[in-house]
Amino acid sequence: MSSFSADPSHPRYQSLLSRHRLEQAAKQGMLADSALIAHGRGEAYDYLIGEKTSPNALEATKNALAHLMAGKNPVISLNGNTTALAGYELMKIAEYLQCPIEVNIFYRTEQRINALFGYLDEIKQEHDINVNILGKNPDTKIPGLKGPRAKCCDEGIYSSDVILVPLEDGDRCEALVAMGKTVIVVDLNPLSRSAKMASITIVDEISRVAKSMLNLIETNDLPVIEIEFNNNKNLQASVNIIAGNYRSV
Ligand code: PTJ
Repeated sequence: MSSFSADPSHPRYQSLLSRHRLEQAAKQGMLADSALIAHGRGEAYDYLIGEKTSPNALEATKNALAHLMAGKNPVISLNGNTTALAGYELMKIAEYLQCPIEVNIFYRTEQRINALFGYLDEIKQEHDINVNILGKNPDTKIPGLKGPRAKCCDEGIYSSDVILVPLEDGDRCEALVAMGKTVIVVDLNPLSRSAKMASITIVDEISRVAKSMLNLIETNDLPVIEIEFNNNKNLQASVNIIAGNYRSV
């Protein structure tokens, strides 16, 4: 793997680091062809949000963690971009929750699945993370979806009651909600269909979300479910931040 040479003092260090991680992941065959386009859209929204975690995003992150902790069968779903940007942190969170990770990709090919499993297995062994990684041999389907994107595992996504699905497609988000699950998405675009469909939407960058969730766990700052949480209100708060940033130029 080629090394990353940007200086941490560079004002765009995090952005450069994320791009580097995705370039490397693409070379390893982990990503969908459109992964960098999706990332670019995310970057544009992140710029508008101020490239930092807003108070409402942190509130959604805490509520999401509380729901995952309270779930009977929680699961964390990983796609290509999420694996490259936050694979380590999300496996550590799954280890704490004692829940499986399911590699579940929209543009499914055997080559990509193998590359993603190779990458995750390496991190798992290097850091001695005790987590069950599903998704290699899906044995059922998400009702209402057609094609390879419907495939999932009975032991994982299918039977879950609470699911964290970062950077999810709108149709699949809708189908998971229709199955009666508590669906938690991470999406920098507060106007996306997934953002509007989900039970809890965290409008923040996936690596920041995963780090902050892991930090809550590691510092034992464990949240409880916020009964008053209103996803639409939380989304509106992100839209207001974007509108305010436009006005302040
Ligand atoms: O690995 P696969 O095959 O499952 O494919 C993954 C991608 C992301 C390519 C696929 O799901 C896709 O095409 O996604 P979309 O429909 O482009 O949606 C991605 C959403 O995630 C967009 O609304 C982006 O704003 C948002 N996004 C992109 N990068 C990030 C992000 N949100 C949070 N953190 C990011 N780093």
